[in-house]
Amino acid sequence: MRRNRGLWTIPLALTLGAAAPAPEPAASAIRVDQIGYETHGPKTAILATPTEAPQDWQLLDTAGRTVAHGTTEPFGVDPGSGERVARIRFDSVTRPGRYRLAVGSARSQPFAILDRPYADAATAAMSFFYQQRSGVPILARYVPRPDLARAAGHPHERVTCFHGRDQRGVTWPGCDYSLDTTGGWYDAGDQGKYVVNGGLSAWTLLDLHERLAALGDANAFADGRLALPENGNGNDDLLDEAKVEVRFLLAMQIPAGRSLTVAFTTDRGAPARDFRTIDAGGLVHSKVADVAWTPLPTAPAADPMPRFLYPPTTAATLNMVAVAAQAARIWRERDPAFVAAALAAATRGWAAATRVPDLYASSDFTGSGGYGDRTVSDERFWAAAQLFVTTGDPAYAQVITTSPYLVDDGVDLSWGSTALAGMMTLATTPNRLPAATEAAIRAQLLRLADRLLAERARSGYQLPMAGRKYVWGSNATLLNRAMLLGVAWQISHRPAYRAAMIDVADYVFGRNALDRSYVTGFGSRPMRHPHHRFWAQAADPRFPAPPPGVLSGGPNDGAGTADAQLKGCIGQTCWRDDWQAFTVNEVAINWNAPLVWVTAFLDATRGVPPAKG
Ligand code: 9MR
Repeated sequence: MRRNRGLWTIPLALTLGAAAPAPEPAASAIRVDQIGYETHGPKTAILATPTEAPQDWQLLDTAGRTVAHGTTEPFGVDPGSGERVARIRFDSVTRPGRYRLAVGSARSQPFAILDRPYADAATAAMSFFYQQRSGVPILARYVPRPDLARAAGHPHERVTCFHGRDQRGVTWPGCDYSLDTTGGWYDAGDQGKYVVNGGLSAWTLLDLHERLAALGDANAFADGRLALPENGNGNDDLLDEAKVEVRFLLAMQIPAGRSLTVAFTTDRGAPARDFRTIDAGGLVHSKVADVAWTPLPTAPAADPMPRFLYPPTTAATLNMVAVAAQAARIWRERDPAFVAAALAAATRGWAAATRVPDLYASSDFTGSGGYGDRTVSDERFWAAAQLFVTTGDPAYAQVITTSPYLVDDGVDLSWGSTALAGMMTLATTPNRLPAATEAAIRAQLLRLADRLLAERARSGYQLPMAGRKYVWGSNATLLNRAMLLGVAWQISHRPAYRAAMIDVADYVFGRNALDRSYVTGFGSRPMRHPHHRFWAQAADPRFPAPPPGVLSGGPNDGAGTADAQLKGCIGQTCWRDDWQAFTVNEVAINWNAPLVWVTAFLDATRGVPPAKG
């Protein structure tokens, strides 16, 4: 069966002109940012070496001439990878060009020194969102290669609630309505559309928009900068893209007056129970997704599975509220009708989440991810922050000023931990909080960023994440930490924060234990075979390879237990470039969004001298 498929698909791919991929260069012991370093920015490479003593290094130009040299700074064993490492610092080289580093007979991958290393990556990473759009055809003129064009997936997504039995045999009753949820972005390698993850991703892009404006770079994504069907409409392209998702979030809200039977006890190691019929108006469904997993490849337009709305949750509701409230200030002058709809949805959602504060997801459905989250105080804080900044209503200020998140310890922003998204907005977006509260929020963010700098000092790879804990989507964990550092830099202009952001960018583009650029199309050893149902050439040559600018989820130390090939891996080494390895090599909107944020932020703030010390 498999062999048959191979026999007739390979010649077809050849007639379509698919180029055989260039062989991958071997991994080097000298790890560099494979796209390059800013002309006047910090420049660090990492050497993995069993040798404890300092070693000589040379920086070679394209003719092989030594243009700079020095000695490595031994670090010891890096806890995040298990490797013994040493640092190579070449901040003082400011001549633009292409280089390699050499230590003994080892050579790094080639890299550049240039003024704007991150600009192209930011643009390519934004294109991911267009290409993940649901409900519309992906047109050849807006994608980097013609084979990436595709027919619209799920173009008429009017869906009703899941009804029938879940995996544990519990019968869910469904509902007596349907919602038109056409549009939005597919989440990842699957074609589910999830509110909590879509919301955080939209917030991230919208936050970037607000921040670029505050940094004086409001035109970074002006109309025409991205390849989009909305080109020429006079609106900012990043906002055009984000609006696709905000509209979807609004469409997931249950109309007033609807009642629904939902389970209040879920994910307690037993079948869902405690079904009650409630007034569900204003709550937000958690997801629209296939009723069973589809195989790879499955083009969105060819998805054969029935799709349903899955039960509303308090987390999804507050998540929509946060983003709708944020949208209501961003589009205030630009689109008053959209603002009115967003603000009305946010207000209704807030009331519904107050009325139903404890409705959690069930992970007993198959065909889609759970995104289950039983702590919603952070979503409530985030939603209150966005509503307050937009409306100034003191009722929301009350929620903020009494919240533990003002002094909470967490440094990680994620789909399930959203308090920092509230903090970041409150710290830098003009609002009517008392000056002392605002000062306290800023001080808290600086404290958290300092904690990241302390971790960086303990990391052999000089990352603001020490230790061997690399979770599912660890690349985004790092990039989300880089966002916190970026906000700390915006508040304080302390160069060390921005330098630590660059460390994260360097890591993602190749300065890591696998000598791997985790972004397709960038660097000489990029990820090539993501887990994705359409960019599935590795699974079936009739499907396209991924476009450039797509971020792998990255090392996942949990993968070592289930994946024989990763057995015994440590932190950064728990990854492989395999389309089937979905726990390490999937792609997702909440991972590409902070990639856009960090690369665009670095590009907008270029020219800052390296940190001392
Ligand atoms: O990003 C999610 C990660 O934090 C979870 O540990 C993991 C398992 O529940 O799920 C990840 O999200 C996936 C989602 O459930 C379905 N679409 C693909 C997402 C990325 O792998």
